[in-house]
Amino acid sequence: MNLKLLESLALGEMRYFDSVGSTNDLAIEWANQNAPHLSIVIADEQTAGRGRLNRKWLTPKGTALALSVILRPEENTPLSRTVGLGALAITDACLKLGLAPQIKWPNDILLNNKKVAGILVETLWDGATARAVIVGMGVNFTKEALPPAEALNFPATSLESALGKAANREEFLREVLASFIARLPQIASAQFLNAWAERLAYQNEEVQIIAQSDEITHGKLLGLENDGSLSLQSVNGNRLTIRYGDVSLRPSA
Ligand code: BT5
Repeated sequence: MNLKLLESLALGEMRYFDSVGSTNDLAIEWANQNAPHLSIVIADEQTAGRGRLNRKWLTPKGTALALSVILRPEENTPLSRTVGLGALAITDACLKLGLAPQIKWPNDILLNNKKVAGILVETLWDGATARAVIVGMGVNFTKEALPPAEALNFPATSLESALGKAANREEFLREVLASFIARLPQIASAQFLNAWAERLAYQNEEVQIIAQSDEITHGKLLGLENDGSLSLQSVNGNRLTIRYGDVSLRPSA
């Protein structure tokens, strides 16, 4: 990949690899050393890409974007909103292409109700202080990026399928990073939260939240709490808060 297009962006340092295990793993290693704020790790292929809960994330060579951004958060950075920062950056880049992206809370980006991108946020702690936050983003460009349907628990798609033509990876990457950099100073604002909430999929629809224990919570999706938690209205009218964690969201059958 030619990263010349990124030169004008206010990034930290850049590391590009043809093939890695996981860009998040390399970013964590680098953040444990001396990676400056807004440094990035990019790879053309991941052989051990990770989703949440050690699920696998597929990134075959030349088919996708695999990117990890290293943040050195300030004391008052609302860490629980960093997944929203990744989601807004990817959806901003999709909007520039004329697409209609939605955010499937907490960490998926949908096009035509199918997953085109996933976000994995990992935080490195020094006691109670966050030393670094790694925002990992994987975006499918071609249909070859997709795992076989039987390996999926939610349908997947690519930018190419949604656009009907190939999307330029370098330009998309630039848009994602430009938006990420522009929105970061606003991360604590109401405007940021509103922009994030407006892009949520299934607004005012009945959804189910599946916990890791397989326990299912049903409710109508209302929006976001201040910390980025999901707000639902239960069948008996109570307001429920679902925290970012090991949960999956699905439309109600
Ligand atoms: C995610 O996890 O969606 C987070 C994915 C984050 C990937 C990026 S790539 C750069 C950085 N480096 C990494 O190692 N990771 C990050 P989760 O919500 O747990 O979804 C994982 C599930 O998505 C898997 O169990 C599969 O069912 C499905 N999946 C795997 N690869 C996919 C792909 N390419 N497209 C769509 N779905 C996929």
